[in-house]
Amino acid sequence: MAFPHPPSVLGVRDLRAAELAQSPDEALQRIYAWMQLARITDNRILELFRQGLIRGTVTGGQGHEGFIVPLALLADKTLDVASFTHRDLGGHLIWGGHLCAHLNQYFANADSPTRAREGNIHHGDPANRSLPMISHLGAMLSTVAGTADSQRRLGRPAVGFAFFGDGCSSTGDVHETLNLASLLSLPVLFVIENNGYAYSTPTSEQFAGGTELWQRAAAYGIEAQALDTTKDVLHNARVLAAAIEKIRATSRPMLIEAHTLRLRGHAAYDTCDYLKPGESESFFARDSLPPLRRQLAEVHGAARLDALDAELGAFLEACVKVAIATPRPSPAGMATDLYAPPSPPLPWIPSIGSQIENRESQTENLNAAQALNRALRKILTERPESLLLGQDIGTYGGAFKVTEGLLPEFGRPRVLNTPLAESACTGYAIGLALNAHRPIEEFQFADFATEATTQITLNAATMHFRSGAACPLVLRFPCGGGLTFGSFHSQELESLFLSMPGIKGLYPSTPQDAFNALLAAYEDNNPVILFEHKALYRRGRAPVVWDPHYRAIWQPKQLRSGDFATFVTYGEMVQLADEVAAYFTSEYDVAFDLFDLRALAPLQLDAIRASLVRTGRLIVLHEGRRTHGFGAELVARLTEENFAALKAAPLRLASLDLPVPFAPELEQIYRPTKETIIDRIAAWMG
Ligand SMILES: Cc1ncc(C[n+]2csc(CCOP(=O)(O)OP(=O)(O)O)c2C)c(N)n1
Ligand SMILES: [Mg+2]
Repeated sequence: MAFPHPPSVLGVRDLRAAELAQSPDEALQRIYAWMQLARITDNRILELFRQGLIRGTVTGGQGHEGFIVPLALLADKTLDVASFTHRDLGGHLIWGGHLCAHLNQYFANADSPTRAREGNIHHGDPANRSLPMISHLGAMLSTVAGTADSQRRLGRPAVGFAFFGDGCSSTGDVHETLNLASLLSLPVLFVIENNGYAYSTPTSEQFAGGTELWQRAAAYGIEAQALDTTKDVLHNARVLAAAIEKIRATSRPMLIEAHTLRLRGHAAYDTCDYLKPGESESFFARDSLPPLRRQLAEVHGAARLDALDAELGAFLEACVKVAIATPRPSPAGMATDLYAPPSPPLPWIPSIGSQIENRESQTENLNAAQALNRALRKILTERPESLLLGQDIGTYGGAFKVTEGLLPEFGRPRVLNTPLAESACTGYAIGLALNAHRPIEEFQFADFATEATTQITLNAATMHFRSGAACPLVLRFPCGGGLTFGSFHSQELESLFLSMPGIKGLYPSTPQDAFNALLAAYEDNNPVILFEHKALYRRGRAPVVWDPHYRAIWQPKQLRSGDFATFVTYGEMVQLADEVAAYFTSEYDVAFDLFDLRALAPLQLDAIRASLVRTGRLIVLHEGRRTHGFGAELVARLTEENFAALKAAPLRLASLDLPVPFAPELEQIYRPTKETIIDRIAAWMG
């Protein structure tokens, strides 16, 4: 549908710092026009919500324009990075796109920029570094930091703009990201939009010690100041221009606590009855838009301002008409858009190292940790967009020495020790991934990935579905038990993470598969969790070669053939299953089709289904706990289509539904062992 032509005053979306000094009236008129457009649009959206034409959580930015509009105008939209939040419609309008496109988002119609898969203000323009927010406040700060750093790594002097409210200032992500940004010297302007309330809760009930949030920045070594954005708009713009210029020049983070107003409550449905008598009126009395208009009317004449307002109003109405007339969204493509589409294999040098000589004959006897190390070295050597991050992965070489020797070879910017901040570091990696880098993040133990659950399962995993942007990220999970590491260092978390849509998962069980899996995960355009069983790291060496079919790791591998039952497993259990199968062949004269699943998401079950149709019996074995375990999904998927072929109830073997106990005697009872697996299968055979 054709979009109406915008008024000429909206033709300029930039403001240079020099203009504020040289032609302040002109600059202010531009600021006013965008502030007014943001205000009337927010007000109109509120009306449309009340008429039932717009749904969702309509959180207006009325009262925040005096700060977000000058900031967005001053940003360099060809370089900089932002993630606007629910008070920042003005920022979205200026960063790019036609007003119609933004309204289409609110109407969640067929032309919505998120294809109506997200509503409200959860859109962005990732191709132009406006990163779509997720609802989980605080999560986007580190993502902005990552994309800003990615720009710097590419030699572009970008500034990132990361916004959060007074309420959000209590989240752990704020602390983690401020610390990370200062530590890595990331060029980010952190802005606290302090409007005095988090939903209904005033700041006095959110944190102790008054409302001087900006003073906290000093503890992180970050320069900070407060700014009353309800006052002189020109002054605010100058302060913002100076801050942006300084960050651009120094690449140091900075924080501004912007005191703003929330003129219309938390959201469209907010009754605001928690406000004190007269409080709402006092907000409107401090609103910066009417005084700015009066000031400009004195300079340019009231008639000019009236004409400008009329022009903006007419444009808005024309755009609303377009958005209303646009058809409702189509479900087409929803399933296929869950993942970013595959790309052709990268042009790897056909060798397990990166030397071209001896490429044909090259075979090395490696354990799984060494195979992963070789793959990481190969990736760092051949792929300039790659980098590794994680705790103690530098000089120390990682808790399991998988990254040993990589820091001296590739240097700190590409092999990065991180602080204990799994959430911010994962958000930072997501930001890098959104801007053409391909980070590989090592979690010291898979268990600590729960600290980054929001980033992994909600930010990264949903990214392509909701925004169309690829998020190529490898998350290395050293997992599994049997090593007397106790509850918090031994878990199998595949069913927890992979129950969320949008993540891929590989679980190699041999050194060759570990090597192949890392390359395949690396070149995938989606977040991929690489499950690395810790007990397999040093289980023994096996020949590792360059395998041109490394992408076959996304398919299960059949290890044994037999017609008694189909036996599916993965990870460390593969070896046990193989021994068990050998035992049954020698003692009971029965043989199994044994499959190493290898890819846990997306599941590729065709070969296993075909086997099950032939054998009629199914055994599923894994180390993770039984209840809600991965085996439940496998059994359901494999049997629901082939129920008539079954000769027996499926057998599901897994760990006990308990935390992982510490002592070896207890852990042995907790986990499946060769003996318990044999007993259970023998009993099942009857
Ligand atoms: C981590 C998190 N917890 C809870 C919510 C639900 N919620 C949405 S907005 C909001 C209040 C946020 O207050 P503030 O950060 O001050 O921003 P404001 O809405 O005032 O601009 C809450 C509690 C959320 N979005 N994210
Ligand atoms: Mg607030």
